[in-house]
Amino acid sequence: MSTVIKNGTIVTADLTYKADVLIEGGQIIAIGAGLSGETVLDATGCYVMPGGIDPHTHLEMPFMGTYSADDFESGTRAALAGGTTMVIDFALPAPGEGLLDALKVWDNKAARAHCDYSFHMAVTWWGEQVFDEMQKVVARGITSFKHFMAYKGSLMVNDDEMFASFKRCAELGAVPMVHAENGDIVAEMSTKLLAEGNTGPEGHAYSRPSQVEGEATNRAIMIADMAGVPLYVVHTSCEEAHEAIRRAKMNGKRVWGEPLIQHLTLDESEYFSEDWDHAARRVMSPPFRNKKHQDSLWAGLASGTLSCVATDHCAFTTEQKRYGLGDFTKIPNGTGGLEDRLPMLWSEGVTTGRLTMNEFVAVTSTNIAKIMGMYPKKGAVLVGADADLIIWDPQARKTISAKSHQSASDYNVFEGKVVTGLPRYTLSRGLVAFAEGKVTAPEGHGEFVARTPMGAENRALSSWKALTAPRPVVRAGIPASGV
Ligand code: DUC
Ligand code: ZN
Ligand code: ZN
Ligand code: ZN
Repeated sequence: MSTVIKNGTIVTADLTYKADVLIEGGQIIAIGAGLSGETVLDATGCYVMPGGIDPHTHLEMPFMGTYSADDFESGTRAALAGGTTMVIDFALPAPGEGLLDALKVWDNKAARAHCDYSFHMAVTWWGEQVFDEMQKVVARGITSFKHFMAYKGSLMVNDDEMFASFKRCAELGAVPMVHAENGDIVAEMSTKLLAEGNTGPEGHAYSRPSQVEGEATNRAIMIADMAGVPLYVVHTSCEEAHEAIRRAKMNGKRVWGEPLIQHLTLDESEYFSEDWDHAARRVMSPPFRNKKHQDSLWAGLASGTLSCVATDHCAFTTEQKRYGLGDFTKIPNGTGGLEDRLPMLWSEGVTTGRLTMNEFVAVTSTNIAKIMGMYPKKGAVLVGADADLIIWDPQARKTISAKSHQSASDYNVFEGKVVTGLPRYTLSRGLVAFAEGKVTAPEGHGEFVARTPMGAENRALSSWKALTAPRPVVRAGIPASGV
């Protein structure tokens, strides 16, 4: 059974051209003029692009005394409706729990997925078992490990644990990732704010200024450099963190930054709403920032100092957010965005001229596939690639609303935004997975995607390393230690 996409303009991370795309067996088998197939999808007036890959979701995650509201069923349904054909979710062992045990739990959760998926593995504690199991995790095709520098007392790891894990990543060709906020300082500032009577959602933003993110980003980069491994910084939200990433790149280090669509398009004024629910629904970490930071993130995407746009999709209901009435530290942290990432980025990025169409594809799909070890199976319009494609109508418009979204949450942080640019069809391995406003891929259609560890690029290019390679030093009359 073959499908042909006709009359469209193909847009990849580096090319824009007119051609038909022929699909069979879930893969692209030909690209060219005048192709024919059994099923014809008309892409007149549309762009044919690689399906979005969201490198950062939290589906059915146990967190802050509850579970995030979207599971792999509703979350991947939302993904497909918005042109995203793959998600990478975080498998999260409780401190003391084995990585492989956590993986079994996430395998079960993901069995209901409508679209393809992979996992990052979180390192929430350190010990021999974690060291040993990291290798088995990589052998299963999970080649990235996440470290929380915040959430003191639960998920947070200290610098010595992070250094040990980063060195292990270097040995295994894996990518270490960080949630970069200084957890000690956040904890202290939160306690002080509460003691002074600042209990509302705006206290969340005051407790996590951009400095805590800038400091932690810089620290993680230096630790990665000493461990001899590249680094992926999730949810880069501010100029200080972007500056640290920029500087590292200029110094020849492989460091990637990932702004979220929420940070690019929503600002800190949301926390000062007189409506407690409105503000609490937008509590996430890092918090929304001001325009100066947003401009920095957009500039980073255009110039290439920031690499990927994600969502950190971690939706909660209003009822869950109200756990934090009277104490902002108990508001479950997280916002949704899976369905809205591509339309929002197109509307606010491409139609405004801040991003080219090719940059849009790079930051929503191709860069992610390359960094995460699955290119060109994913993230490409090439013969032999999976036919994960979107037929994108740049004229289609809608108003985002919780009334019509796929997420299980009862609100949407982008409520009322009018977006221009929507998928007409989303294809998942050749199957029409979304058409005419409906998700058509069945539950369980999604498959696990095994990823490949890095090869020679798994190196930090630090001058520090070259200068300090250990060598015995003998000084006049005094033997150096160990000699
Ligand atoms: N930040 C959030 O807002 N939610 C999930 C985890 C995180 O780091
Ligand atoms: Zn995080
Ligand atoms: Zn996250
Ligand atoms: Zn379903």
